[in-house]
Amino acid sequence: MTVKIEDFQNDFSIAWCPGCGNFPILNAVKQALVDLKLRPHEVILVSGIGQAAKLPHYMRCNFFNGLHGRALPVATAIRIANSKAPVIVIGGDGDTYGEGGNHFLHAVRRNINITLITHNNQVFGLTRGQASPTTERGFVTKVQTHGVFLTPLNPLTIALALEAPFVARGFAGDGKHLTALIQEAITFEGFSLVDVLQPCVSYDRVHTFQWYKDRVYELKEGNYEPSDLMAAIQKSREWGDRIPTGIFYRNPERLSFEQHSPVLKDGPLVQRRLDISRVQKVIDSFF
Ligand SMILES: Cc1ncc(C[n+]2csc(CCOP(=O)(O)OP(=O)(O)O)c2C)c(N)n1
Ligand code: SF4
Ligand SMILES: [Mg+2]
Repeated sequence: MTVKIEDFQNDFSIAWCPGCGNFPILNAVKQALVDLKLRPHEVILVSGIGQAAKLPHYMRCNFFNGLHGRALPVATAIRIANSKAPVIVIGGDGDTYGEGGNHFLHAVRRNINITLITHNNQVFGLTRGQASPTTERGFVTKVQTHGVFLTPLNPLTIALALEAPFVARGFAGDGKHLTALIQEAITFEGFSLVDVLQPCVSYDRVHTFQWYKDRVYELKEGNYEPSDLMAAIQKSREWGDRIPTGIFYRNPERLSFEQHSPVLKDGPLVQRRLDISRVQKVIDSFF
């Protein structure tokens, strides 16, 4: 049976501002799943709280919407229980790198086979435009009235420092390229990060679609070799007049959490028979 984009459509009304960079990301996620011939019941999306985290509300498929910053631990548990299902985490920069920053570090270290898509708009969009961990220095908000003076967090450099095996950056203004990145991230065996440059048209009048269009360029294999970790770290620090997008690093050699785990060798836990008497024995041993 062929899968169509409409299969992922639901009739929830979308609460994002007109022109928001979240719309093309939603389209790219759906298109990537269609291109991979995945059907709604075969995919699991997990999110926390924020504008980005609303994305699964606007899709027809399995999803779990939990607490701010806590999507990754939930997704980890889901993936361990059902280690054959594609699990995709959707979050904002605040959700993923601020409140959920600790989980981000350890999900990368664990190298669980999850795809993390971060809508990086450099602000807390849902709570009306305060600075987030990725906000550029000098950016003025209603709270940071003298401009942000903290060092921005670079998610790509951090993921690479922990040797994340798949690290990519997309741009919401280039849906075709973003779709291809998401597709490859989903099929990759191991933790994959796709950080997406996403203009927030309501609370950031500096980093507009045009601002990014004037700066982004694609890392093309042939000109750029994504198997070199040190080169990737160096490339991840490029920001300003030129901003690279594409796959910064890909390392298929690193074994995933699932490949390491002896418990998962016999197949997904959800497909196995649960012998309650063994659990009961453990409980009884406490009395
Ligand atoms: C534990 C907790 N802390 C703070 C909040 C308030 N809050 C909700 S969304 C959000 C930040 C949203 O920013 P981001 O994750 O970047 O998503 P965006 O809305 O920009 O897509 C915050 C601080 C919350 N809901 N729960
Ligand atoms: S506040 Fe910003 S991120 Fe949120 S929906 Fe509006 S434009 Fe998009
Ligand atoms: Mg944000």
